[in-house]
Amino acid sequence: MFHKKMIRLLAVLALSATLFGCSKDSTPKTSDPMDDMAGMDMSTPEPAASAASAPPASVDSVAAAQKPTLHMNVDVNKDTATVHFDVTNFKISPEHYSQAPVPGEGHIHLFIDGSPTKVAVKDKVYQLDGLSPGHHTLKASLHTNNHQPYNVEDTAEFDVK
Ligand SMILES: [Cu+2]
Repeated sequence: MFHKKMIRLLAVLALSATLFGCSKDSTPKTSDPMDDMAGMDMSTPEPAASAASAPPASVDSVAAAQKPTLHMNVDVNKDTATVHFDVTNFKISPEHYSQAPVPGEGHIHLFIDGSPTKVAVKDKVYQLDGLSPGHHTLKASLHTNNHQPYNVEDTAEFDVK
């Protein structure tokens, strides 16, 4: 039931993005998506020209206007790696972990050295201790409160001496 509701909400957001040609580069929005919907005025659609500066349309470009992004940076110090997660259009919400999905909310799944076992990360920083010498790989992905993928991922590689 919640799932169905979320899909409908996403559809509305996608529609509003189509109408107004949102550019995610110009004004990064940190506001709640619900605010955008409340402010939607169907009577005065913006000219289509505003979309001219947008990248070439692709199947995903409409959804991309509100789609979260994830970038991972790793600082290595001896056998410790500190992973920093930069997210946009995304709120890490440990308080809602494993609860009902909320668009734009959730947590990070981290996979270390190809392990099929995820680490659930609920903060913007995560520390890996006691790493073995050699090459290491990380894969991180964004997930809803109830663990469904946003299909947003990043990878990182680093060496421990
Ligand atoms: Cu999860």
